[in-house]
Formats: sequence, C-alpha cells, structure tokens
Amino acid sequence: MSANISQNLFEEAKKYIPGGVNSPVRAFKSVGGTPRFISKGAGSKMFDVDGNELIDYIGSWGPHLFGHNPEFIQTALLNAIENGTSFGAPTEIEIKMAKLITELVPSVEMVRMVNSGTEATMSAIRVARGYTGKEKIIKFEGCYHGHGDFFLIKAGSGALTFGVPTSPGVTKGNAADTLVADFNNMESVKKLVEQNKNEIAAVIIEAVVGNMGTVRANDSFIKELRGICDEEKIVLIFDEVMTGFRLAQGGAQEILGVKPDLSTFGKIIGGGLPVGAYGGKKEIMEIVSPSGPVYQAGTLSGNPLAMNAGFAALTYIKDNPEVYKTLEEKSDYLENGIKEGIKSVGKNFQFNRVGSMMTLFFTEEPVVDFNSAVKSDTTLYGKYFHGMLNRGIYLPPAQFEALFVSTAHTMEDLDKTIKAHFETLKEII
Ligand code: HOZ
Repeated sequence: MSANISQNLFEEAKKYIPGGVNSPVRAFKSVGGTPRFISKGAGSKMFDVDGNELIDYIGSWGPHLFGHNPEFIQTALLNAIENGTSFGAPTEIEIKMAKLITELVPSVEMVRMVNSGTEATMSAIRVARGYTGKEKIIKFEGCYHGHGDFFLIKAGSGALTFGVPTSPGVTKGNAADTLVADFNNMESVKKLVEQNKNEIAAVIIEAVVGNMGTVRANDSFIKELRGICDEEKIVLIFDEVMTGFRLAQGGAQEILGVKPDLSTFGKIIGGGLPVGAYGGKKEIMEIVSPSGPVYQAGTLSGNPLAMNAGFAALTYIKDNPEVYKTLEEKSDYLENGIKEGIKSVGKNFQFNRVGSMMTLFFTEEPVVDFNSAVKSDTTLYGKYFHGMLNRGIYLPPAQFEALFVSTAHTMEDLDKTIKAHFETLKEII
C-alpha cells in the first residue's frame, strides 16, 4: 500500500506543526510508519491522499455512529450554514439540543454546551469544587479526561501511549489536588477518601474506559463508588465523552444502571463537529454563571453548526433506537471473528468489548485496570496494526485506545476485517 504522498505531507507538516499533527496519537509514533493523510470519509470508509480505501474503525474516535458523513447530518449542516456560522448570541437550536439531551439521559436535568470534551471535564470539576467548597479530586489510573492540567496525572490514551502519563508543565500544586485511585478497586478509593476526609470535591471516571483500551467498570465497583460519593458528599462525574450516546441512548450510565451527579459529553453531540457539554443535577448546574457564581464561558459554545449537526445525530438516535441492536449485532459478529482468529494462532489474547467499543489487547491476562492493560505487548500491537493497515483496515494507531463499529459497517466490511485479522496474526505470531 503506497503512502508516498502522505509521507511528503507528513515531512511538510513537521516543519510547522509540533510532531506534524494536531493531536499526538495520530502521528503513528507508537506503531511506527507514516500517518495516513485523509482526503475523504464516506460510510464505513476513509480514503487517504495516496488513493487507498480504508475500512475505518476509529470513526473520529467515536462520534461517527452512523459512519462518515451521513446524508441527514450533511443536510442539517447545509441548512444551518445558510443562516450563518456563529453569532455569540443565543439561538433556538441550543434549547432544543439541551432538552433532547435531558430527555435521553435522565441524570441530566440541565446542561451547558462547550467546545470539546476537555473543556467539559475541566468545567465539571470547577463546578464540583464550587458546589462542595472542597478542592481535591479523585481520578483513576489510566483514565483520560482530556488535557486539562489536573487530569494529566497518570492519564491514559496518548499520555499513556507516549510513556509520559504525567505531563511536564503540570504544576506540583495541580498534581497535589489530584488523587489517583486504581480502576475497579474500591479499597483504593476508600483509602483516599479516608486519608482526605472532607476534602474531596469530585470523583471522575470513565465508567466504561476507552482510553486504556476498552475496560468496563465492574457492577459492584461502580455501585459502591456511587454509595461512597453519597455518604461523603462527593460529586460523582461520569466522563461520557466517548461512551455517551454510543453505548446506549443514555450512555455508560444506562448500561451500568448508576446515575452520576454530573456527566461530560463530546464527540457525537456535535455530529462530528467540535463540541462538548457537561450537565447533571439542576441543583448543581444552577451554580454555573450567570445563574450562579461559578464562571465558565465561550464564544463558540452552542455554535449553530455544531448544534444543528448534533441535534440531527441525537434526533436520529431517538427516533431509531434500534441502531443499538444493529451495532450490537455487528460488533458481536466482529468479536466472534476476532476471537476465532486469536484461537487459530494458539493464543489467548484478551478481547474486551462493550457494545460497539472494543480492544484487542496483546496480553493473555484479563484486562480489568491500568496494570493489566500495560502488560500488553505494544511492539506486537504495532506489527498487527501495520498488517491490518496493509490489508485496508484502519485501526487505532495505539494499543491503549478503543476501536469503534458503526451502523455503516457492512457484513462485507466485517468479513474483510476478520480475514485480514486471521492473515495478520498468522504473519506476526
Ligand atoms: N487520544 C485521542 C482519543 N482517545 C485521540 C484524538 C485524536 O488524535 O484525534
């Protein structure tokens, strides 16, 4: 598969953009080789500038539940753009969007739009601190909540991929207010709560993690976490930037049966445009400015293009709840094929899947938390990634990420993927 044009663009990009990319994982650094520059997406496919057609399992890291560029989102955008791109003043679509989110996610009674998942998580923490009058937060090792200073401590995703889970530039002060617990380990949470009595404002978690690869919180763990937050008056925040509206209409909280106090969203609520949101209990959200004292603002927040695209996506989900059944069937089919492929080479590599999010870990021990995830052989993942890419399958260019199935993936795509998987494993094991 030729990548000459991508290679030239990458060299050019590196002169003007740090590392040649605007977000680290896409540079292919952990898998080696040349990142593909994409010229177009349609349905389940992406097309690179070298003319290669790729079956895409990133889907812009989650939002493309219906594949690339579905007609109903194009139409919503084209209609919106006729009326202007940004006003910095309220529009009616923002109310429709907020109402729809509160309808689909019962724990969300009020919601504020922002421009990215990072903004959403940073703002949710500020609100939790303002609401409780406390300063410390608990996050989980390997969970990633965007690149806000106080989250870049033992973080997952790109931070983990590049081996600097705690970034330079994060001050000691910021780090001191962030306590790190072990995912799926209630004892570690209890210990921190005990040691920091009445000081913890919030616990933030990806209840189904996408950013150390796919890892689901145990039912008992997440219920106990809810319990301890209630007892200690700690705001429980679910980071649903990846899982919101992807795993179910009501996100990870719906499938786990636990209601957080605040939730953060991104990706799909912009239908593929840059957007984020945080929301939750009215009593908490009402302290956000201008109804309350906690300041948070943004000129592009509630941007009419993003709102119209997102509203089209969420309306589609509301009107067609069977999309989740379709996603489950397709994902299940892919899972079976992948597991057969693993067996065919006599290995027991772990495959974690929750709905249409999944990860093949190159380790034979169950992956339930950060420590078990990092046992994966990342060199082998790199070989696997390239074997698949050479066969036209585009996977996350890092072991510690999820891959995403969309309704646009056809049976032919899935069969082609499974065939490529068998061949690649045979080649690299
Ligand atoms: N690490 C991000 C997803 N978990 C990747 C974002 C991007 O490169 O677009």
